[in-house]
Amino acid sequence: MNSHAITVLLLFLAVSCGGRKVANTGTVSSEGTSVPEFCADSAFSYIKKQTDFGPRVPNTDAQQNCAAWLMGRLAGFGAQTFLQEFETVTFDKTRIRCYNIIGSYNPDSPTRVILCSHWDSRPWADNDPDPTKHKTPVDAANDGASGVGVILEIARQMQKKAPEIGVDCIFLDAEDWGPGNDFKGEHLETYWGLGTQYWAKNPHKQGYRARYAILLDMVGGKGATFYREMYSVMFGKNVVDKVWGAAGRLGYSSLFRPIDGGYVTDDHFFINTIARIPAIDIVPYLPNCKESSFGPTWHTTHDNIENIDKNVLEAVGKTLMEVIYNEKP
Ligand code: AHN
Ligand code: ZN
Repeated sequence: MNSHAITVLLLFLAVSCGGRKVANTGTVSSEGTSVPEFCADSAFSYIKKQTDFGPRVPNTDAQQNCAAWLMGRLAGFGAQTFLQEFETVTFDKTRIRCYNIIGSYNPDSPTRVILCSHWDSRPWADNDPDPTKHKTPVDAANDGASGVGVILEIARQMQKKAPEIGVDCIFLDAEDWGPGNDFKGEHLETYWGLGTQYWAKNPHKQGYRARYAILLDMVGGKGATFYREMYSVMFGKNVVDKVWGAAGRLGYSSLFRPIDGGYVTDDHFFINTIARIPAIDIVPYLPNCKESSFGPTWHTTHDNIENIDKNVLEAVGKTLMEVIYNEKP
């Protein structure tokens, strides 16, 4: 066997789902539609790939390199791609170059759903238990890469079998350059979600509309639980019911708890208030976690690939697939 064949074999063995089957027929959802099978190993590999670039902080080479890779992945998975490149200024007056990356499926369908996640890394681990790490950038395996990894795996499945509706995968830059607790100035909501604010004011297509948007933020952390985030309930209660309902049918109600959580200023806030598209956030809420209600690794140097749980990725991915493959035009 030559080395190329060995590499192919290793790649084949590394990713377990669907590998040996000739055709992956997926599963029949409880609503009767055939839903392709989301592969958590594949999503995990896309998270690892992003963290291998280093922290994807705006104005770094890692950001540039990862942006190019994300564009290439979406194009490779058959999406029509759009790259939004722009500059903006952060709360601490840093001028940053940003990239929003968009991949569209069924681009001409008037009925559309958005799957989105931020892809940038926070420049500082300012919640780290070790204060000497507070200026270290975050790997952001969970807080950044996880949502993108899940969406990329859905994109891969959509290339094999398109859903009935149009889907836009949107990777949003510069979500996480917001002020930490030590910032003495006024804490404005608009310091967060800079990429989303740009997209909401300048959508990638003129007159762009969507039925709703689902934001994924930190969807791979060990021990995650997803309560109903309250801005999501406020702006998109029917979408929350749809997603938590799908999770329940698939047996994930211990992860997707049908209980109200807190209000989180996140990218979906700006999709709701600026673009006026109903947008919900799947974001962890851990009421008993002492480090953070977002989980123990939030804005720490421990937010790395070691602390990603494939079972959480699988629950989120399968739930989203159930939702989008049951959506009717
Ligand atoms: C605030 O803490 C105000 N918003 C959290 C948004 C966020 C940061 N999501 C991920 N990292
Ligand atoms: Zn963050």
